[in-house]
Amino acid sequence: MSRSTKLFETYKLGPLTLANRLVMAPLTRNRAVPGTFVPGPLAAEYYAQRASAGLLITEASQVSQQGQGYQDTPGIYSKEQVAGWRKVTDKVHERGGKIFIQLWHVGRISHVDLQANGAAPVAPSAIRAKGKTFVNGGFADVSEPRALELSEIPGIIDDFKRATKNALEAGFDGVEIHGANGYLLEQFAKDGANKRTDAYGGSIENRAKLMLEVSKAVVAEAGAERTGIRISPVTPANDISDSNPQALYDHIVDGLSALKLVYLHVVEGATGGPRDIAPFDYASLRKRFSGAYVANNGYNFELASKVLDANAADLIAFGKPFISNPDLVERLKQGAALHDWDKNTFYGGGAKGYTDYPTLAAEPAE
Ligand code: 8OZ
Repeated sequence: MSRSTKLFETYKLGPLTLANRLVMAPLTRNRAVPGTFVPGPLAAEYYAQRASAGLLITEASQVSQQGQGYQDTPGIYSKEQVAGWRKVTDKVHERGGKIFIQLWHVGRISHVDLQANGAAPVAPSAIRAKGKTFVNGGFADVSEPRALELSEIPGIIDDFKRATKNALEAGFDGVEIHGANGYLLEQFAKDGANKRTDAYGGSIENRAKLMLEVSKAVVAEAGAERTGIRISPVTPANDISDSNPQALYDHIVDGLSALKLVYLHVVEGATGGPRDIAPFDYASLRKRFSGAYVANNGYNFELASKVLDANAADLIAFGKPFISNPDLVERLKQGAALHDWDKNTFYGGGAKGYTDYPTLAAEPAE
């Protein structure tokens, strides 16, 4: 039996026709090859298994060594990494899927052991986040960061630009800028982490500047129709906060809309947690933004259908359900039971909890 909702209708995203409105959200899995940070040998199979999603967004991938904050996350700054990602995009395309890569700079959410020569991670201001990262096989407090010099900011923008160029060379259909979850671009945007007194600190306009300049640079490389961005206006993830997120994000989204980005991917509420952690008018963002609105965080079939029917979003991104259900689209279509995820195998390891979740067809009938 098939349930019909807007969720299973095609969607025109810039030059791409997505087979349905389900997006696989970016999910960190820490299975890249240590040392080179090339996507691991199973990555192509993992993404290809999920190619029936309208759009896949890869796990966050650092744009430079400086941008890495956790053990064994993949990069998109070296030739080997581009070659590794090419195997992923080829296999996804063979199965008829579409795939964007998420471009990431963690800023202060890092550890000296991941940085070149044990250097301090960089941030808008030298304020250490309260939080942990995963490094050297275990959890450790994030390191004390140093504030970026004004003269270093063009280099950060260049890193995103080069990563975008690499992504296109690797065969991605587009890129998603990671502007969320307490990482570098959000650290600049939010006044809990940004105490700068130069052109990148103080007013909302100044704090939003880096996110918008990175977006502009990425658009110049990939074209606006292949550039999306993820934001998380009220998330407390990675010890981030802002005194007036509505005004901040209304401004940011006006800027993103002017740049004509193809989609705005919004983590509504606390990342991976309650959707109602703080009052926020997401409809205001949807109204301001010219492109597609991708809603994320805690969606299930019912809520996704309701939100699409109400035209409050164009696409819905599912995270953890895609980890444990490679055929999530088919399962939702049929109203079949979803397979549970095992959080012990989210981060690191091999095939177990990565490429071994069964499709409906492979599961014994109940
Ligand atoms: C979980 C573990 C490590 C990183 C994010 C990239 O929150 C992440 C992440 C998630 O955006």
